[in-house]
Amino acid sequence: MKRYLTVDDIGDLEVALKEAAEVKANPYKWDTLGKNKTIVLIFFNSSLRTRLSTQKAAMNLGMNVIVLDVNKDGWKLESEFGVIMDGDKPEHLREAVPVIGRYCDIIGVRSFATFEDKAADYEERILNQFIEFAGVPIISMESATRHPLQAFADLFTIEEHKTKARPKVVLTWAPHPRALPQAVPNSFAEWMKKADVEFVITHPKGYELAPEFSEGATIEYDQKKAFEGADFIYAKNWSSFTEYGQILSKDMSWTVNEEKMALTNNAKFMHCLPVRRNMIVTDGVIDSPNSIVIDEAENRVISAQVVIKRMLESL
Ligand code: AN0
Ligand code: CP
Repeated sequence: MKRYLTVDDIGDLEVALKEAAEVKANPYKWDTLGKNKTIVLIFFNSSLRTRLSTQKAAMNLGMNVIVLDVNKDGWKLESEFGVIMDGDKPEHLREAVPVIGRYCDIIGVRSFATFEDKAADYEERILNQFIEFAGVPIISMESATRHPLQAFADLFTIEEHKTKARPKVVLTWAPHPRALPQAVPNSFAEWMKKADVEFVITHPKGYELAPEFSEGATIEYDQKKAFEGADFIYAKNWSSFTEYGQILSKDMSWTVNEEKMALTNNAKFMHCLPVRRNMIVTDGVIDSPNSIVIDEAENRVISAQVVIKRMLESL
């Protein structure tokens, strides 16, 4: 595996889920696979789970790990080509990326949507410079448009908790005070459409995801109707794609609460975290026995370990 950016990079989902279960059952089985191999995890944005779980996954495989928080520790990096670099960025990605590539065998990169330029975000201009110039395999740790380690962990968590062969999974928008990327819902949709689930997306008008992600999913604008009979409720805020990066609503009637959960088939509650309590979800729901958000976060180690393991096996 040379890159891990979209659902297509993981191949057959059944095979990947089986491998994830093997890794979870025996996490240290491959603890010499990464001997004398180094992974650099580079962060342009904050993280708790991704940073710790990816580092843990690499350590389980016996790798050396270097973490770089660009905003704190590195030079500010220019990403536009052809600019006169007389501003606040002393180094270009065009040099920084191949330099990092010379120091390691795999690079993980987190670079969120900037919301400054829809085309630049959806063309993945920053991630693509890593792919083009690093010379080593690249793992997306959330790019402008996708968060594939999260979606893989989410599917594996659903697999572990499902009580029927083909569960109903509902992705619901919920309110948030800040403009958030579409990466998590995009990837979740991409994965759910390939998985053996009944997939429904519910959100207020104006929050339609980019067609490439929403096509093939059932869209239900009535949140309560969407919740009926659901086996999994996956909450997430995202900003508008059409009115790019804008907050069109902070409608608190979309918060996931006990009354709405009562409409479901005793659904499990999921969220990628970090979550704003009593905005996205009430305390009562996230603290209930049906909440599996911590199990979901735990599985981030598993998804990262499967991906890094496959990359090491093909170095
Ligand atoms: C980020 C997002 O919504 O993409 C990261 C989630 C994993 N969330 C926040 O910035 C709060
Ligand atoms: N879910 C997730 O990616 O969390 P972090 O932003 O803390 O890494």
